[in-house]
Amino acid sequence: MIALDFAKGQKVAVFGLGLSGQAAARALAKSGAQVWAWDDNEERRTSLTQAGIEPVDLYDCDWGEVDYLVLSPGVPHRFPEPHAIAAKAKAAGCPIIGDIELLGRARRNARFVGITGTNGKSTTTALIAHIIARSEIPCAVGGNLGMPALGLEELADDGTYVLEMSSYQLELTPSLGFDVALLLNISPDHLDRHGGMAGYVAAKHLIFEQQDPDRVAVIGVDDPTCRGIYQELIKTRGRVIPISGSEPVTGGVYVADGHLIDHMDGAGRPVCEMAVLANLPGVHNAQNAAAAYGVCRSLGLAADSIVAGLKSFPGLAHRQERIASINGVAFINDSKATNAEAAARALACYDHIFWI
Ligand code: UMA
Repeated sequence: MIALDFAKGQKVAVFGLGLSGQAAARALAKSGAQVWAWDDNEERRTSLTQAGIEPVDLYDCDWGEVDYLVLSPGVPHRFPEPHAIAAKAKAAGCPIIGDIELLGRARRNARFVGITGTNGKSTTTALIAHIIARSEIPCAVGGNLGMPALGLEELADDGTYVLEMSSYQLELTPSLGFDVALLLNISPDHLDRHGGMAGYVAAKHLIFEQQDPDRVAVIGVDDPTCRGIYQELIKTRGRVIPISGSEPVTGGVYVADGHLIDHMDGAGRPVCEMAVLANLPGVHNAQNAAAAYGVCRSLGLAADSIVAGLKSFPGLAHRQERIASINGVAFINDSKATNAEAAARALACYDHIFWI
């Protein structure tokens, strides 16, 4: 659990007591904040009581006393319309932030890697963390991937937090500047929560906006929206690494003719054959592998060590997970595909499919 020393004596509202809200309420209370936390679900409130924190009804409290609201990422604060609690906080001029913002404030000197994109971000986050951990750099991985930010291990200043960032979380993390920020791809998703495609793209773009200009921006260029963002970034930023799963990119990392190519130093160098990466099948995983390579190289890891990590990556549960092979028929569990694009990418990896 992360210590939030800066929160001592503050009065903090927490709404939504799922994974992230429970961890936030507990970390805040343990750090000496006065926590007013609530969830519409009674069972969630009971879990809070069991942790020694009495729920406070945020529908009926004095918002003028609250320093800020920590809102669960799944609760709307703008579109399709602000949740009643978010509306109350806004009316009282109370800032609304998320749990990852608190992690950033607490560990200002640690290194942060942020990963976003419509698809592939969980796999790429886990892959980057796997490669870093193999290099014996202290590392903790979480965020949208599942482990809430404030439940992560407290790392010393030489540690690296690897965080999967959803568009919801990016909107609630106004001051965390990532040392390395990665945007994989953008296709329509969660449009209801962002008021349309422009709002969704703007939320994804936030991953680069809090970065110091000398920090590293890594971006996939395989879709038109991200290509546009790349063209704009190279005008203002010193270190931008383009990534492609399907075609050569100058100064970046890409896959061509079945090989992962490192062009970051200005000369294309094959570093690995994709066929040997058993748990990273398909074009979309080619982009994920190239992105993980680009991020890890920009963190200073050696090419050999990154390739060894790519080879030993065990994959994620429920994503392209080969669960059995019976009479020559492979059974693949890809139940984590949460949108049509993700399902299509997974199906494209195989011939003769029975889609269950
Ligand atoms: N609630 C209310 N009233 C409401 C609405 C919600 O009380 O009107 C309460 C619910 O009862 C619930 C809580 O608010 O207890 C909502 O919590 P949450 O949905 O924000 O869920 P958490 O358990 O905190 O999980 C969140 C992320 N969830 C979402 O963004 C929706 C998890 O991402 C993430 O793993 C977790 O934090 C840890 O960081 C999940 C997700 O679906 C996997 N993400 C989306 C995606 O990947 O597409 C963005």
